[in-house]
Order: sequence, then C-alpha cells, then structure tokens
Amino acid sequence: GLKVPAIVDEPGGRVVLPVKEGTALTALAPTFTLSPGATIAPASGTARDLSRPVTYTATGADGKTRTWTVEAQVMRSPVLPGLYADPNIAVFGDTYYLYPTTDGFPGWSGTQFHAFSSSDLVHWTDRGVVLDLGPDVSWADARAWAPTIAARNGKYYFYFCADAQLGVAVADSPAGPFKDALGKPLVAAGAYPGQMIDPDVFTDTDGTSYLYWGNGNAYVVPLNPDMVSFDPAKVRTITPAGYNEGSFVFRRKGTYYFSWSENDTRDENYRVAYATGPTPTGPWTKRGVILSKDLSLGIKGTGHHSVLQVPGTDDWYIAYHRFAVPGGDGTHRETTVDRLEFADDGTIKAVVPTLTSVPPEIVPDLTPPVTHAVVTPAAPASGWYRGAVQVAVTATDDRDGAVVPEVRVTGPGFGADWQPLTGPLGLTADGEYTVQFRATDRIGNTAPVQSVTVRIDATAPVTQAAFDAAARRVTLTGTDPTSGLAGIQYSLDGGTTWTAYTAPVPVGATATTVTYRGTDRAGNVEVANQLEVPAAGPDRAPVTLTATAEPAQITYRDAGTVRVTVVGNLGGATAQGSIRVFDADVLVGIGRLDRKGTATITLDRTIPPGRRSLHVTYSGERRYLPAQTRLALLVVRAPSTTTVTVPETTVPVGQPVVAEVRVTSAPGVAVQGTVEVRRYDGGGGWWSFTAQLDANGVAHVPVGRAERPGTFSLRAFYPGSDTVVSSISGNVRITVPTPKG
Ligand code: FUB
Repeated sequence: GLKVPAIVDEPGGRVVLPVKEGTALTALAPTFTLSPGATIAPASGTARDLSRPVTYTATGADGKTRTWTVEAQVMRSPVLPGLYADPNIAVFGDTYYLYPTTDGFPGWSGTQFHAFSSSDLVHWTDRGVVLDLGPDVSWADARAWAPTIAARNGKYYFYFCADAQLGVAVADSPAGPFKDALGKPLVAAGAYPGQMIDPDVFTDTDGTSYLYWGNGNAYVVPLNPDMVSFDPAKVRTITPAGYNEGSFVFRRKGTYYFSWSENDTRDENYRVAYATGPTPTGPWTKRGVILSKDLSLGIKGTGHHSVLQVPGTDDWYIAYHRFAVPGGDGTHRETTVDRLEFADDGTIKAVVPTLTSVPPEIVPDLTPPVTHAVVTPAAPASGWYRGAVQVAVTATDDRDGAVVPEVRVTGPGFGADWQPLTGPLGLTADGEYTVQFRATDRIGNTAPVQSVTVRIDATAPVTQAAFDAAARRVTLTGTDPTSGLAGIQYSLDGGTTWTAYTAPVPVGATATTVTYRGTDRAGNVEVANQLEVPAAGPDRAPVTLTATAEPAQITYRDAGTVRVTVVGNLGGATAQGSIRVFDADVLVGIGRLDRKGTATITLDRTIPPGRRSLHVTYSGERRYLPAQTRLALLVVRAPSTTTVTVPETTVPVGQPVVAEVRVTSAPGVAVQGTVEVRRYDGGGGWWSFTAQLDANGVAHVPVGRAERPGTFSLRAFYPGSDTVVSSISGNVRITVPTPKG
C-alpha cells in the first residue's frame, strides 16, 4: 500500500510508511532487509498495528542494538495530482477552487494555468486549462506563474504572472475560461523595483479590493471598482523583514494578516512568515514564521501559500507547495493543504506540515443533499388526477448518503408543519395539494425547498334540469367544485347519441324524456339523469316526499341507506321517476321509484364525517311535480389502531434506534397525517419525535441512540385526522445491556 517509498529519518530513528488511502493501518506487516547475522524484533513480515509508532529493535551481528519507530500514515498529499506550485485557494458558493502554477519546467517556463475544484478540500477535479499564454495573451508567452482570483458583480478576475509582469483576465465562471482583460500588462516589468510577480487580491468588508504583489519588494494598491485598473499614485511599499515573495492577506476578527514566503523557492528552507496590522495596508507587525520544512517526513521548501476560511465557520486551511515527495526541488513542486489554527490571542499557531493532508470528514461540508420527488402515476394531460396519487421523495447527500427528507403539505387533510417522510406520501381526497420538500444533512446544510403540485378530482359534476312550461324549453346547468364543469350533454326520448348542450333545449308539445349528464375538466362523467317533461296540457299534481336515513348514524366508509316514499294524490296512479340524494353539491345516491312509489338508495361511502344535512330530490314526471326534502345523517370518523415496533428489543449502548409506527383503520380508509413517538427514559423524562405517515400509514421514526445501560420505552400516538379517530399504541420496552468487561 505504499504511495511513495518509506521515509527514513536517520537522526530521529523514525520510519514513516506513506500509504495509499484505503490501506488498513492496523494490520500491516512490514518486511526488513537485514545485513548478514542481524535480527529485528518484532520480526520482519509480522503484522502490527502501525496506526501509531511501533518500536523495532535491530540487533547487528556484533550484538549492538538500535531502536527505530515505524508508523504508517495515509498519504493524501499532494492534493493535486502531479507538479503544481504557488496554489491560490478560494471558495465560491459550495465549491472550493485551487489555481496553481503548472510546475516541472526548467526555469519555471510553463505556459498554462489550470483550475481545480473540490467539494471537500481532498478530492480535486482538474477543470482544464483556464488560460494559456500562447493563444490567450498577446504580450507574453512564458513563465505562467502564481495566479490569484477575485470575484465582483458576477465576474471572476484572474490575476497572473507572465514573463515577470502582472496581467488580469476575466470570466463569468470561477472555472474560466478567462480572457485577457486589457491586452497589456496590469503591472509591467520595470514599473517598480523587483519582479512584478505573485499577485494577491484581498477584498475588505467595505468592498474595497487591494492588489498585493512583488518579489524582493512587497507592494499594495487599492484596485479601482473595475478590478482591472488602479491609481499608480496610491501604490505603497510594505516590504517586511525577511520578505521574498508570495504575499497573501486575509482578515479575521478585525485583524488583518499579511503573510509571505521567505528565502528562495529552490531552497529547502523556503518558508512562510506573517505579520498583523490594523488595516489592509498596515502598518504591519511581524509575528514570525508559521510554516517550514519537516525533514523527519521528507518535507522541504514549504512556501508560496494561500489561506482559506470555510464560509460560516472559524475553520481555516492553508494551501502551499513543497518540493515533490520524493525527489522534488525548486522547479518540481507539489501542492498540498493543511490546517491553519489560531491561538486565543489571535496569533497563528505553527502549521504542522503533513503527508496526510486533511481527512475529508474534518472539512466542513458545504454541500446540501440533493432532493428528488417522483409522482405516481404520471400526470394526466388535463392536469387533474382522478384517483389516489403517491409522492415519493428521496434525498441523497454527498457525505451522508441517503437522508430522510422532510415534507410540508398544504391540501385537504394535512397540517402545514415540516415532517420527516420515510415512505411515499399518499394523497387521496379531492383538492389541490402542494407538497414542499427539503432535506438537511448531518452538519445542517439544507437543500433548497422544492415543490410539486398535485390536483385530484375523483368526483363527477352535478347537473340539474329546469323545465320552462311556458316556453316549453329545458335549461341544463351544472357545477363541479373541484376541477370545474367542462360541459353537459343530453339526449331526447332515449336516443343513443349525446348532443353537447349549448342553449336551452326546445321540447315541443309532446311528452319528452330528457336524459342529461355533465363532464368535468378532470374527465369524470356523471351518471345520467332524466327529466320527464309532460305533454302540453293541464298542470301536474303535487306529491308528498318523505325520506329517512337508515341507520341515522354511520361510520365513515360504511354504506348508509336512505328510504324514500313519494305519494301522489291522483287516485291509483303511483308516482314514478328518479330520486337523487346530495351532500351539499355532491351527488351521493341515485335511484328510481318502484311500482309502489318507494326507493331504497345506497349512499356513497365517501360522505365525510360530521352532521350532514342531505338533500333529497324527486325528479317529477308527466303527472307529478318535482319535490325535494332534507334529512339528517351523522357520519362518525373511522376507528384507528396504532402499533409501534423496533427491529430489536435488546440493543447495545450507542446504537441508533428507529421505531416503525403503523396506523391502520377500516378497509378503504386512508390513514393520513403525522405520528408522534414518545421515548420514556425512566425517571420521568421523555422526548418527542414526529414524522409524516406514508401512503401505507407507516412511518420510520429515529428516536435517538441507546445512551446508557438500562431500559427505555417507546409509545406512539396518532392524533387522528378529519376522517379517522386518534389512537395510542402499547409500550415497547428496549433493554440496553451493560457492556461486558
Ligand atoms: O512558480 C514560480 C515562482 O516561484 C513564483 O512566482 C514564486 O512565488 C516562486 O514560488
């Protein structure tokens, strides 16, 4: 698993094995080649835990001994593959960027700049050549060195060295490609003493950007708001003692930090020092060296750095180059990243240069989960579903994997709180729903709220017919409270062809049967109604209409009935015709009178809970007038049963526990809403956890970890919904044994 050969620190008696990521440090078996007659203990080739230094004793043929420590380290550095120097690190949004010099050429004669991006400071993606001096810059062709970047007003300004002059290029993206902004240097060779190299731009909280640069001398000048010009009269020299090149300025807690490289980049003593000051231009007080070589790890020439603050945190990192490990020098350098830490007094602690670089898990995560919703079935062309719909929401995080999303649903039967959702959401009742969804990863990055809209209309429209006896015309009207009425059709005297209704229908002098029905925008077609229009002649007789609900109380989703009797006063002529029963505007029952003038009508199971006042209409016929009456019906909510289970009732200390809550009701009754799980840890304390029930009435509710040996219990509460009553589960007791030993 070695990434580079073992690093042997002869004076320190230390051997470091720089291994590749994924190597198991705790079970390594190094082998040693020994001189004749020599021995080593532990023996060559025996497995050892090398995650910490292990002492080996070598005994020569002459009996002399020497001890060494051997340890393995995961070598994540360099963070950029290959030879790159002078790294400028930056963050834009949730992405980190590195802009280095392409190294490995005699006399630093490279010509191209690459950009690299990363979400974790560990894994970097080469975004390709973002500026190529040959084709892209007319005034210089070689020595492409040490760039830096600054953003303003949606543009990204890339400051670079070319033939020891400073240029500036601009792009719409931090990943370029950049275009030379001026067609000439921003700071030409000879403009000031020393080399015009190593630009750095710092933007202060008042919005002013400052350009720093220089080799041998350090300069600063405020940039004009266009970022590509400055007033030469404002250039100041700020060269601190020991300064060579590589200026970098940042601010923390009101203090400005100016850091730079000392010595020559070809010298293994190339290093970073810093000063602090009260303004971006000083005056500066030198504080000392913060980064230098560590020969015990083979790390040399540590310099030309830049500093990054992870947004929203006080976590800081330093990017810098060193001689490539192994065998590098001042033109064969590689880029790495380590932590930069501050003491309580604001001074910078000495940076520990490492081979490991930073493990991804310690870098604050800037990336929120990615959320996705799938609505089943696919949306109908009308935009209205005519039955139940499921919305499945998934969330995946780059670090945490699958994350439980949260939903907030507005629509019939839902509260407006955010709730975790562990299965597909079921939407059943007529109406318009907005399902908002989001997800939050462990560190607290929340995905932007997205939403889907679902519109359900599973109920047909209701139409009515009115006969104008004087004009002998029938007017048809209709309503559909959900998707709206799309149209009405009719046929006369049992004809099989439907005609679209557009205006009152003339019926002539003869008795006529008008059959009619409505269709709504969702495509629901009403069961056809009939109006018996009498022949022109004497008026029709009134009837007595009586209707009773049997039983007078039903449970939601049970089928109730209505008994209807229509009594006419024309001796011997029993009333005929149709009966319709409405709950508000919704048709909930339909039937025809039998020969005795009675009908038993089975009601729809969808009548919602509550005290309903049903409207019963008799259509009338050629001898009898239409009539209507009302009756009371009590619909009570359906019962529910709540159960809570856990995969194991005995769990070790530290194990997370997820309760499965299941709420059931009568057949055909959808259980909707949220559930609460209470965790009782004994001693009277309890914690509450809620989640959204999925389409099957199930929720998986994380209730924390088994914190300490003992027992705790869980109980689930379903608060009920418009259609289902509340219920409480039994207790589930969980045992947490005392760990052995
Ligand atoms: O990479 C070329 C030059 O070497 C840089 O401009 C200096 O800072 C030094 O690192």
